[in-house]
Amino acid sequence: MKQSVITGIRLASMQQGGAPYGLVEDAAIALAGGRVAWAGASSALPATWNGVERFDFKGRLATPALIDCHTHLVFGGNRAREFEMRLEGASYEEVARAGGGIVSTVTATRKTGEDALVEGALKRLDVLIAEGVATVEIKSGYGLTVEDELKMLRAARRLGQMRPVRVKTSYLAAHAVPAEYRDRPDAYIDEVVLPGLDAAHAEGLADAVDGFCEGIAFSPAQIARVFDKARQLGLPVKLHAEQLSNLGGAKLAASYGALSADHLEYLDAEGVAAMAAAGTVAVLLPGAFYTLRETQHPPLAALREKGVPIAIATDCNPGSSPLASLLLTINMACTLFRMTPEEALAGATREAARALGLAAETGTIEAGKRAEIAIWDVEHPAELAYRIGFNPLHHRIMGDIE
Ligand code: DI6
Ligand code: FE
Repeated sequence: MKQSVITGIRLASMQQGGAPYGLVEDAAIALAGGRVAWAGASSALPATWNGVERFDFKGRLATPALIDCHTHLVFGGNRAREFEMRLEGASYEEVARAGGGIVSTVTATRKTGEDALVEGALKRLDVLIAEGVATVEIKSGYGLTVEDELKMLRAARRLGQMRPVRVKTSYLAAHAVPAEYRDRPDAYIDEVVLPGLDAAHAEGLADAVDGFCEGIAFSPAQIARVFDKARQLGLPVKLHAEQLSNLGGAKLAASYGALSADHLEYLDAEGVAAMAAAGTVAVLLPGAFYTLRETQHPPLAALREKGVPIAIATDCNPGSSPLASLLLTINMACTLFRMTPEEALAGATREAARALGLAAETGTIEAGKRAEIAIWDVEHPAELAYRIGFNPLHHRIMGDIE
């Protein structure tokens, strides 16, 4: 079994319950077989590690590798024209209702072959990886036919084989009602969403099931039908909820034991309580809040008070969040949502792992977890949050040191 020891680091393990950020000065991490075997103060490193190959990072900071737990990385085309329309005064919902928005990306995605989808997404994935990301969630939801949804998920799986990164897929056919089903959302669910889920599951393409619960998308009752099917198949669920209005989506998701409810600007106290009781992670998406110039903030104080775990993610997509930087997302979570730098970094590591059902595998640096570590050219972890447009990644470790 391959063994190595990382020395000369300041460690921000992001383990809960100890020092802020789980900070240990002058630390060491022992790796064996792609996992962390030991982590702590270098003075306490067990003598059994003497003689094992050492890598000295000369005082740099080690954190868990980053996790982007909500992206729409695979899509065709772009929506720069819609950006212009919104600058001319149209709202996101008006653009959507006029056949732009999500549906225009659907048209472009249907026209794009699987290889070209992979090629386009790879550029965005590489930008994320260059910032220390080791796990990326990728949703379908721009195909909206069985074949096009499967095409998107196959592209997402291929991305995970092309780069040293863990890809978790979410089946999001319940993202928008396509033009051919206009005013017949239930027929769309019966004829496309549910059979497509069977097909995606049969091909091993769906790690989770997502939906968009909103006036311009699907009602809680419609989402419930999709979640019932997910439950039958044994797949975890998550939901885009309370982004533009409050339909009670988070409460519905919590009632299905959802991994996460995402966006949540309009979440109310009842939704917060339901999420707390179910252990559903709140995934906040400051890139969409910023791009749409939202003014309604997610209820951070209530989430904190009830102990709801809070993750953050890029929501990288061509419309509401054309953002491929998780570091900038961390900054925005602090500046726009008033999260602390420690909360924001936890949101892109430990809590993001929890939002993907990966808390046992990754998200903190501790014995037993995968060795997924980012080494940064900074002294203190708050520096990762406060800088804008600056990438201090020195090295990303994914399993073994290369
Ligand atoms: N909410 C979002 O932020 C993305 N999907 C969703 O339901 C945006 C999708 C898009 O505008 O293309
Ligand atoms: Fe999204």
